[in-house]
Amino acid sequence: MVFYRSVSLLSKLRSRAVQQPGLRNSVRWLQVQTSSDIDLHSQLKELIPEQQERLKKLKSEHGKVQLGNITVDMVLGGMRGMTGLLWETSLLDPEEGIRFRGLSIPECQKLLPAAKPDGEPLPEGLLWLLLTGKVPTKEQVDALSKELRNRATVPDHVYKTIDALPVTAHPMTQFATGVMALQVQSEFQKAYEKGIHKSKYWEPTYEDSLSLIAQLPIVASYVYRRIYKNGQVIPMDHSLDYGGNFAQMLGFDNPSMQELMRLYVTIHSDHEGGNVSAHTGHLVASALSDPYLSFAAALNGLAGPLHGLANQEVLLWIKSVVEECGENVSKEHLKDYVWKTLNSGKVVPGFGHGVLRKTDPRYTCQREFALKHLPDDPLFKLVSNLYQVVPPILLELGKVKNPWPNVDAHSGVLLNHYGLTEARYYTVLFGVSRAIGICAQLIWDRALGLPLERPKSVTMEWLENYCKKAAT
Ligand code: NMX
Ligand code: MLT
Repeated sequence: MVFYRSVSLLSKLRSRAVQQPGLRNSVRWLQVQTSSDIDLHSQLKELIPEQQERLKKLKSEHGKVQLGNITVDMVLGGMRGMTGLLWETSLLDPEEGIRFRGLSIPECQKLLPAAKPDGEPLPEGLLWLLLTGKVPTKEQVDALSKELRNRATVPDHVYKTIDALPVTAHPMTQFATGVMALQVQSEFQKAYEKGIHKSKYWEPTYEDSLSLIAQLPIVASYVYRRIYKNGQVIPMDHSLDYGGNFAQMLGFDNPSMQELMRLYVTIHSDHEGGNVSAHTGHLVASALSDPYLSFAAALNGLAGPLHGLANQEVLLWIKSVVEECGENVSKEHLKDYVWKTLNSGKVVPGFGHGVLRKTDPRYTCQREFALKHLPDDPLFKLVSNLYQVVPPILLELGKVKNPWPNVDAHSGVLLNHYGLTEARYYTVLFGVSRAIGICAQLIWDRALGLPLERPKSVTMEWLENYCKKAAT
């Protein structure tokens, strides 16, 4: 059976974009595709010359336009607020949250093809959207699902490389190691060694990216089954889509868990270019490192507790609340526990953000999923209470710029509900999803010929002298 989303929302979006300059460019070339052109590669090939011209024009006509001032605070403060990267696939608004090629999460949920009526978007559809800026048809998404399944053969040495690690190694260590082992198949590296012309770089990058995205769920589920299920691996089901298959290979055949995985992989995929994993992938790729090398580097950034590892930290923290205060903990007790965490010099995981200044829409759509599928889950109730209890406390601290929950505050209780209870594994799921955004942009990096990334750094002495001079 084939399900199509309504296209009337798309026309509404296009007319809204006429009034909103920020949206105009992203939605400018957004359209529903005709079902005849189902090959993603040839779609891209058609789009690339137009976008190359667009970049050339932008550079030649507006290259010297200033985008803002750099302050000492920005240099010392992790470059917050400093615009310094080109990232085509998504844009983050501090108040509204992420838009993928101009589409918000609720819009993606309405427009992207699903596996069942009113179901969650298929991540393959999002990959198509990120790469082409166009909403795919179900036929195109099915073709892409099939292509990904056809590319999903993981060489034996990858499993052996992972097996060389102690089974107790962190799942992210095992996963990143697996990705590095996949690198030996890089088409980009082979083509570069043969002297490929730079105008063709995007083609082997596309090959590597699609194969990498296709193989990640296999490697990720291997790691899961190795650590938690005595190494009993479940093979891919050739009748299932990307998200459904991933859930199934992990060992979950509940249709709601498969829907959750489709939603999960869709919403974690991309968060513009400045977050640690995307930025790392982009930086490493700017040295012409192939997609495997670049994505492995990105994963190592994702494994940090202030970034992707926060989803692990959230569930462990919630479980520690339950252990100390019980499942039906009162709001008063919750407040005490939050203060205890802060007073011991720790952050409250899942709250705050480097850019967002409101509740993360990725949190909101997971909350909606919970309200629909697991309203009575005790940990969901606890997460809902935390939504009320934590923000006023963080505001009281006086220094936290965003007291609201981010994506990681919610994901763990959903996974836990369906039996994926091993919190240390959660960041691997985030990693599988993030490959979609990083690789989509990487293909465009190569198509647009973006240069080596090399910002200027200075010493404290340089800054002191500069400020003294500026004051006189
Ligand atoms: N709990 C306690 N303190 C916090 C929190 C929090 N949730 N969020 C920010 N602060 C502190 C922060 O540590 C800093 O303190 P200090 O000046 O003593 O170093 C101060 O508030 C100002 O930080 P901000 O400017 O608000 O936040 P920043 O942009 O530096 O950091 C995060 C953003 C996300 C790293 C931070 O909010 C945080 O550590 N949150 C908890 C970890 C988390 O949920 N990370 C996941 C982010 C999403 N993701 O998946 O990547
Ligand atoms: C992400 O999804 O990468 C996180 O929300 C962090 C960020 O955007 O900085």
